[in-house]
Formats: sequence, C-alpha cells, structure tokens
Amino acid sequence: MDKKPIYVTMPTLAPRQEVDQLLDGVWESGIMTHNGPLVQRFEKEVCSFLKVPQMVSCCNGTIALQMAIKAIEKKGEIITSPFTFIATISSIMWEHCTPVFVDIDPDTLNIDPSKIEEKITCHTVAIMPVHVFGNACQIDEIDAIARKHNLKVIYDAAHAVGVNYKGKSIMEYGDISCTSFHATKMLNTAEGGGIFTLDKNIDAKLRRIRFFGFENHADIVEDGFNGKMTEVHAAVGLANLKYLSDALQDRKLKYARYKEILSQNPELRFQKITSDCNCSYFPVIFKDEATTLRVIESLQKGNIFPRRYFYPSVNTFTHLVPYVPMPVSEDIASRILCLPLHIRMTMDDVEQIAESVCNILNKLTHSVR
Ligand code: T4K
Repeated sequence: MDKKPIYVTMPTLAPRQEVDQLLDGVWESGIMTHNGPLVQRFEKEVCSFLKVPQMVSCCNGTIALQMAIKAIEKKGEIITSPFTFIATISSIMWEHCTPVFVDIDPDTLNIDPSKIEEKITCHTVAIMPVHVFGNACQIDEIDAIARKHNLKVIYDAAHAVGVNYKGKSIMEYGDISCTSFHATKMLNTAEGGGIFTLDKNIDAKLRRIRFFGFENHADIVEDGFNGKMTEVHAAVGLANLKYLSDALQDRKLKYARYKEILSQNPELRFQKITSDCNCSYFPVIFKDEATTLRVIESLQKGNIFPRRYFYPSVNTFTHLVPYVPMPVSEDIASRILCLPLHIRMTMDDVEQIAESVCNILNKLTHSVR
C-alpha cells in the first residue's frame, strides 16, 4: 500500500464535537454574521492568549492588509519585501498604492533595513515589512526609519501568531499588524484574518471599514467594504484556539529535530531566526536550484510534498509589477524549500524526511564525482 501523503502543512483542528457545541448555539440563535457573539468572543480570547489589548477580526489575511492600508488613509508608494506571498503585493495594489521592493537580508529572509532609505521618495507613505515564516523583522531599525521619514508601518504578520519580540507579542509593533487565520496557519478559522493596533481610533476605524463604512448602521463615514468574519468561522477559531499552545510547542520540537539532523550536512543553510520565532515553517536553503528540484522530485516519489515558499520572488511577476532586480530574493527563492511541518506528522516522519534529504544530497554529491 502507498505511504500516506505528507503535505507541507495541515491545519491544527480541535475535536469535531467541540466545534459542534459552539455551532449548536449559532443554529439556535440564527445569528450567522455581523459581529456576532462568537466573533466578539474570538477577538477577546485571541487577545487574552496573545496578551494584546484589541484585535479586529476579518474574513482573510489579504483583506486584513487592505483594511490596514485603508485605515492609514494615504495613497502612494509602499515599501515592501519581494520575498513574500503574492497577497502582500496584491493588497497594496487593490488599495491603489504602488509596491516598491527592497531586497531581503540573506540570513533572516526579511526586508533588509539598511536598504530601505535609498528607496524612500516624496511619494512614499508606508513600509510594509513581512515577518517571513514567523521570524521577527528588525523592528527597531524599521521603526526608526519610519519615524525619521514620517511613514506608517504596517507589518504583514500573516505567519506570526504566537511570536514575541522583546517580551511582548509581535502584533503590538508598528502602527498596525495583520495576520492570517487561513487553514495553513498556526491558528486557523478555515479562512480569516486579524488586525492589531494599539491606537483606539484606528481600531474603531477598522471596525467601520469592515462593515461597509457604516457608523451606527446609519451614515457611511469610511471607504469600507464587507470584511467580516462569520460566526461559523469564529466557532472553528475558538475551538482551535484551545490547541494553539500545543501546536506551537509541537512545531518547536519538530523544528529543532529537523535542524539537528540536517545541520550534519554542511551544504545546507537555514533561516537565521530570533529566539521567540514560532517555528511555523521549516525552510531549508540548498546550494542551487538544480539541487532543490532534485530534492523535490525525490521526496515526491515518496509521497512527501514540500513547497517552494516563496517561489518565484514576487518582483518577477511582470503581469503585476514592472521588473526591478532583487538579486538576494531571487537567488533565495530559486533554492529554498519548506519541508513538511505540522501537528499531524510524527517525530518519525520528521526524522525520515530529514534523513531522506541527507541521502538525496549524498547521492547527488557522489554522482557528480
Ligand atoms: N501575507 C503572507 C506573507 C502570506 O503568506 C499570506 C498567505 C497572506 C498574506 C494572505 O493571507 P490569506 O489571505 O491567505 O489569509 C497558502 C495559503 O493559501 C496562504 O494563506 C498562505 N499565505 C500561503 C503561503 O500558502 P498555497 O496555495 O500554497 O496553499 P495550498 O492550498 O496549496 O495548501 C498547502 C498545503 O496545506 C496543502 O498541500 C495541504 C494543506 N491544506 C491546505 C488547505 C487549503 C490542508 O490540509 N487543508 C486546507 O484546507 O497557499
């Protein structure tokens, strides 16, 4: 019999009956959406888990970014990373702003703060860095540049639930931080997003933007749209939230085991991560693209499905943006692979995958001799 496939990730899901219990209340009340009781409870419980004062939930992480851009009320150039998922860029463009890329640091895989200032023009309105794979950006440097040039900072924290920086949640940094509760993320509501700000006025504005721009169901006071999370999604999120600590712990243990085995091969490179990273992904960087493709091919033969996050570098999507070379991002994108990492895998799976990668690399080395 074929081995069960192992995907790059799978959702952490609470037992069905725990979701069903919450859904019983939804069915009984008939309240399905419009900032219902479960959405409000989900927001409160996420805040208490992360120890942050407030969060506005919404329908997905892309819309979270768009709502954040709407909330800063500025149109112009937004400086961001080319090493990210397309949603970072499309959210900027849907808000009639222009993405301006700044290359990444080859070690952290996050935007390189030393290259930001040279890209600031009189049209720059904001910086949108990405905490890639849950690894905190160089927040102090970025915030200093933003203050000096009077720019807003919106963090794309789609991967960063459970990440801390200098003893507090990473969601507390910048003017606004946006996360994703997609099925593939640390905490999932199937589809969903969350927006964090310490500014009560921005928080209130985001709530109006999420609800068509209405104030008190009467006047339209914002450029809003429908960004709401439903009660059904909030029920899934509330049930899953109880297992978030376990999921975070599980990821860290498996990440450490991968690293221990794969570090034996001097050819491999790893993302340089901060100590409070959530280890939500396990990226490994090979010496070149040909090796990366051979590893993918061999793993897939064993029903193991790693993913090329993020390939290609988004500055090369010329249907969307004019090409500007980003040598570091393009190079890393061509030879990085995220290995499977999720709660449904066993530690044996991790060990077998890591050993398979080492074996494939050994074979490749000997075949070229
Ligand atoms: N900013 C950043 C930096 C992001 O990475 C993302 C999203 C966003 C913003 C926007 O957030 P959202 O609008 O999505 O909330 C996935 C996700 O769709 C996307 O959320 C994520 N980043 C991106 C990095 O990855 P795919 O196309 O690679 O995922 P997919 O559907 O192939 O799933 C990967 C594996 O996960 C599958 O092989 C099996 C497993 N899976 C997937 C789904 C959808 C499940 O087990 N169950 C599922 O329901 O994009």
